[in-house]
Amino acid sequence: MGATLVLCKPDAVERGLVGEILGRFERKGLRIAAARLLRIDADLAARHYAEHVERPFYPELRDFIGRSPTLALVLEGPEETYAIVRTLMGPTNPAAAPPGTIRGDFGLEVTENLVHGSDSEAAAAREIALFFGDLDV
Ligand code: FUP
Repeated sequence: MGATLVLCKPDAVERGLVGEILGRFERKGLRIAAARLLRIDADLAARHYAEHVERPFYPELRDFIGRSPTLALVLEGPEETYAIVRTLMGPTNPAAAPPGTIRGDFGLEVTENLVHGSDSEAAAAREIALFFGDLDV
């Protein structure tokens, strides 16, 4: 079994695409183990995106991720579930993401790229603890 963190970012919630996005993960066979709608404040953004805090794009990313609620999820599936999720998401830049992927089908801009998925088993463990550390998932 594997588990990973998924965020349906503010653009996905604002545009009413959460059902579409979640439906793709569910139809693939992944299971929702936990879910929480929250607004990501500056402190949580800095912890979640620690590797990007010094990057020039970070202020824009922080403002975007906190502008309205995000749906945070733990998805469960087989070993390396994180990699399955990232395949369904597509590459970071939606403009270059292939059709059939979430980013490829619904996005145009790198900041507003709809979803986040942990990029390794270690990242998944860290990010699940960050968003759901107070829950037994
Ligand atoms: P990903 O793992 O595909 O979500 O992408 P990264 O971890 O590389 O980037 C995290 C987020 O930073 C992306 F979702 C969007 C944002 N970002 C930018 O806004 N500009 C960039 O040049 C790179 C990333």
